Amino acid sequence: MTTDHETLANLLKEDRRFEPPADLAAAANVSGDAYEHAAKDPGAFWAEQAERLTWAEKWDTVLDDSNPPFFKWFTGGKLNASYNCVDRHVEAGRGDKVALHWVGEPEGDTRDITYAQLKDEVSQAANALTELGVETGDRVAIYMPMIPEAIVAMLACARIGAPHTVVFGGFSADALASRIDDCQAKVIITSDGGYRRGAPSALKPAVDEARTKTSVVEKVLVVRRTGQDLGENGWDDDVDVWWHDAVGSASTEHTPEAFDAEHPLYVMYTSGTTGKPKGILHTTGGYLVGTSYTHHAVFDLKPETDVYWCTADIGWVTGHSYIVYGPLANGATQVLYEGTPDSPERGRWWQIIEQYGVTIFYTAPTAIRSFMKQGREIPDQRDMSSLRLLGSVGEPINPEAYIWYRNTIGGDRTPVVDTWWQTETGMIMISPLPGVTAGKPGSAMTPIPGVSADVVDDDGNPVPNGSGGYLVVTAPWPSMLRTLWGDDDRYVDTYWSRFKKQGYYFAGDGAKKDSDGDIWVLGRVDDVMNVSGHRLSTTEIESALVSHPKVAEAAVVGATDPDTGQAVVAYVILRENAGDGGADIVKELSDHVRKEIGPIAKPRQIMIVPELPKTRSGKIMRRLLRDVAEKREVGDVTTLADSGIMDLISAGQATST
Ligand code: 6R9
Repeated sequence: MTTDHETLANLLKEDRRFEPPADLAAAANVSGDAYEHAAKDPGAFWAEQAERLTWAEKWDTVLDDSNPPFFKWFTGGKLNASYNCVDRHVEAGRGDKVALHWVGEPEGDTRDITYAQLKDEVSQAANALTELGVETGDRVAIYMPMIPEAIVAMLACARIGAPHTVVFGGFSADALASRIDDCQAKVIITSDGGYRRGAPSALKPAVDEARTKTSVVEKVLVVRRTGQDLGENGWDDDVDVWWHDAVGSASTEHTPEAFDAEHPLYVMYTSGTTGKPKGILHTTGGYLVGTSYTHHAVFDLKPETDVYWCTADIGWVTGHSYIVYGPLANGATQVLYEGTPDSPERGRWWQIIEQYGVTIFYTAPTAIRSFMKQGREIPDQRDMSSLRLLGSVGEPINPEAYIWYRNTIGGDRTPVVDTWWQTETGMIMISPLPGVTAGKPGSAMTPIPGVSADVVDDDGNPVPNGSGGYLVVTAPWPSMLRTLWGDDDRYVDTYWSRFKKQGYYFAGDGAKKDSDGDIWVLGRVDDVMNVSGHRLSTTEIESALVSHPKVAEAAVVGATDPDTGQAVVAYVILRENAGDGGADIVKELSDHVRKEIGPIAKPRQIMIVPELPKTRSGKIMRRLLRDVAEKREVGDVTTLADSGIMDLISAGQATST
């Protein structure tokens, strides 16, 4: 992902177009008229989409915009998200339909779960949580591998109105503790471990460690997944409860209570430009309307015949919106896979697609690029003719990756929907519609019906076609974040102050409109990196490095990487008393970051440097460090306080890993 002018010029030369297949277009859930229809009266349009759900009480007002940017949707309406995702399908006679084809990483370890079974398990878990003392409004942290119980746990929380905060299982005990602390979660749901690359990988010890750093947790509910040893002090009888005891013995009867449309559904932490992650708050009604409509429109889901698979982890927003809430509200049958794409063999994903006849597949460019590198021989061994639609999310998809995805995975027949959205937006915002849009490799195209977005200049004026600027959303949308947990000011500052005059939502991404007015998202304009589609803040990693006793100062940049989009590159100044830090200093620091934040934040490269390039006002010039990291000639250094620094740093590359 680079924003230099050469790349921009190349992007705009893209003239390949892929028309929707005629049969798909003829039967598509949404036709081209939807754009105009929605634009005429967005409120009425979203009210129509809200009818897709089952409401206990209908709303009075579609959009309450009396106190911007604190917008409210479907006020006066009441509903239960879990009822909408589970019970209503059973009540409609579809209880025997498979909701989840779960595939564990160890071969042969699979489970099919019908909607009726899901309803029973969610009800049991809801009863168990209540029994453990969880009340409406209490927060529950979920720290789990990709097993059905993770989804059951989320829906059980939703069922009793206890907002969940799912923390990615790859995050460290420290990251878990800070999130638990920020939203004061009193219960954690976890498992002994999960399977990663053929071996059990522990989770419970991180929960135990997190508990030593915060005093809010009262109970820990533990799923036995791997049966691994929990260690000598790995069980606390006062706190730890086995899932199979508490949930297994609970009643399958549970009456879901209807909550206000604006009742908090979940908090999802995401990296911002400072070290402190932001707790994005989503509420119930609007979020469910937005995710279920977009899942229906963008993936053209036909619940009776499609088998849908989104490869995201439930620890990210994509897992929330497009594994749990959108697809289940729509009654989809989907695959849920526990492991990595290459275990036990590199064609595992393609084998799963063949085995389950997957028709709609949603993944990230970073995965596509890694498969490209392995060659088409691996996917070519499988029959993937069931596929009819492919999706991409998380970062810009390079045109070549798009073409490879369409050709090699999609047999040159499937549309590719490149979906732009964010944790904050809750739902897909900019994307082709598979039965309508002629796909253009590399472009997310246009806002979906009911959404208005634009690319604007520094003053908030729309840029002309052919120019670049900032991506903004120009009108409220139902699944928008409502605030940052406990920090209204930061919510207003981060998203609504940049274009306050216009009242636009500032997404933090740079974008370009091509000559047709189609949008190309170019990547973050702030200090947020995108590594394998995961957001990481430079400041957060810098803080982690500086917390190491041998480190005096650190600067982190995201450098373009052929596999992960961007990769973390760190420049570190050691403290004087650390000497040269010792032979293993780079590994020591790398392990430290891994421990503080998690494996995904581990730098690709750490360079020990004598000084950092700073302006006279003391601001680190990351642009220059990026030049070094990307092995370019170092750019303009005239604003540096000490212009000799860059020579020292460039020469010092030899000491890096
Ligand atoms: C859903 C998700 C959001 C950031 C976003 C942007 C980047 C996501 C993209 C894309 C280009 C796409 N991003 N989808 N960039 N094209 N189709 O990824 O949420 O983790 O919050 O990340 O990801 O930079 O601002 P989140």
